[in-house]
Amino acid sequence: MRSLAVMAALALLAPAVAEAASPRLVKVPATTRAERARIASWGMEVVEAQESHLTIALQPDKSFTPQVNRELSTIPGVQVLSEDVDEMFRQVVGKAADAGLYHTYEEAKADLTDLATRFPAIASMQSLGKSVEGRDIIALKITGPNASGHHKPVFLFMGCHHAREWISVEVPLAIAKNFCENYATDAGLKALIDSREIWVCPMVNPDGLTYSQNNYKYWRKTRQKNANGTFGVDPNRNYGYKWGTAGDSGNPDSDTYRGTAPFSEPETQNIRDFAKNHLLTTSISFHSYGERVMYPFSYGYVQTPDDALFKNMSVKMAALNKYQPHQSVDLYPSSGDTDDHLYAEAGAMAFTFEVGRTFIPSESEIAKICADNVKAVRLLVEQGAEPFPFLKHTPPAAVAGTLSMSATFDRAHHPTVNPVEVKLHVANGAQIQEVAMTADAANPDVFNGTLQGAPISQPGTPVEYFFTLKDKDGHVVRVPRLSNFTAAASPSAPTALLAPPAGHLMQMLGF
Ligand code: 0X9
Ligand code: ZN
Repeated sequence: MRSLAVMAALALLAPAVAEAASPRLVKVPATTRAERARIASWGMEVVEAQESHLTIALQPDKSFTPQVNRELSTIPGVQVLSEDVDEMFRQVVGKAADAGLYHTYEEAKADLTDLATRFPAIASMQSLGKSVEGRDIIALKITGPNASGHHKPVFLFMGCHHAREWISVEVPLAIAKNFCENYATDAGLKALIDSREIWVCPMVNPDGLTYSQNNYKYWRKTRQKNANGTFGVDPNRNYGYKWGTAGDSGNPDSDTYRGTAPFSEPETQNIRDFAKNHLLTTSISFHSYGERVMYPFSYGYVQTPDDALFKNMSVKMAALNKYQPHQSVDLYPSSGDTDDHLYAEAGAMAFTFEVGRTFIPSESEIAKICADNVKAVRLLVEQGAEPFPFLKHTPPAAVAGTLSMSATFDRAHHPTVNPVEVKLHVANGAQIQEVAMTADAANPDVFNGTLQGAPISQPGTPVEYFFTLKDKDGHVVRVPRLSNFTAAASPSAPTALLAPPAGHLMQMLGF
């Protein structure tokens, strides 16, 4: 380790460097939120964050400006961890042209194609769009048959927003493999896969991954050609919610460059469009490193209204992979990240995991990192099917005869969804009776419906029912998604009127 003075002197002596000059890695003590936020606001990449310090990457000709130099010289205890981060990478992964056990884009594509070929009943290859350089954003869709035609809860597991975070490709690939290969023998997993859609997208930024593996290991961003001739936008600063407000940079040269506008990049547009078009329910974006389970918000010191739910789910997942659960911003603020958008603008329960303890873990560590995270993912798939129900509804205490129900569309969580039809469905033995609900004149998000002669054949037997909501794109979402509401039937309900034989009600009414 070297002192800051040595580093500064080296920086001053540094000749004009090419785009791919390797940064220095510097550990900066920062024990308070305010100190960490101040350092992150310089717009450099925060490689690792702890409650005690931030490790930042200083690019000799870019982010390591005289001003940053001055700022750093006022902080005691700054350490240079490495003069050449790319060299650190090369030591781990070797100098071989291929990526060793780590997957290249083509290898990952071949692996997913192989799963789709071996498990055609449940797995299919999909593309979520194209990268800047025209690569398909490949995804494996894993789900069982859909008998009801109702929209299933949609899970998305993403890897490789950041090019050099190779382990973040491996974890989604391991999820896909584990789910496909155990479907036939693990009844619990089969039930999950049959009732949900699980999308695995191991490379959101395949151009960056390829560049990192072939040219420059320490590459982070996409391969967008910027107006000033430099390359790359940080995809985890380019999502639209609170874009450009914290912990990013407007300098195209910077490793945390936010791009020219919210969603200026195809890589982030692809994920935005997928979430909107598929009514995304729950997601994890894998990054490295730090062994953390994080949840929104990232952009500032603001808790979501769902903080308790996020915390609860994070703690449960973190118990399985032994990571640390916390809100993203706790370490430092950064805007334009995946989760802030997916939660605030697409109504998804969105997490970011930082996996592993180093940049690129040694090959011998890959299997355990994957296995630990697959456990956490399975728990999320079990418990995360309906974090934010489309309709809010409280079952009535007792139902007698006429069944009148009210349900309220949760527009706050689903701002882009437009309900065009809401129905009430009541179980009547093996039959389901349904009735259209009408929007309240005073509040179009409140839907009311009445089922005359509701099917209560036995006084005291609970009535089972659910709702469906059809959106303008034709998705029909069931609420609750995987069970029924139940309402107690009033013990005094006159049974004769409640369970008329077919046609009886019509006769009574004189038709
Ligand atoms: O800075 C990022 O985009 C993520 N870290 S990484 O080292 N993988 O680049 C962190 C995303 C979560 N956001 C905050 N902690 N603010
Ligand atoms: Zn990352």
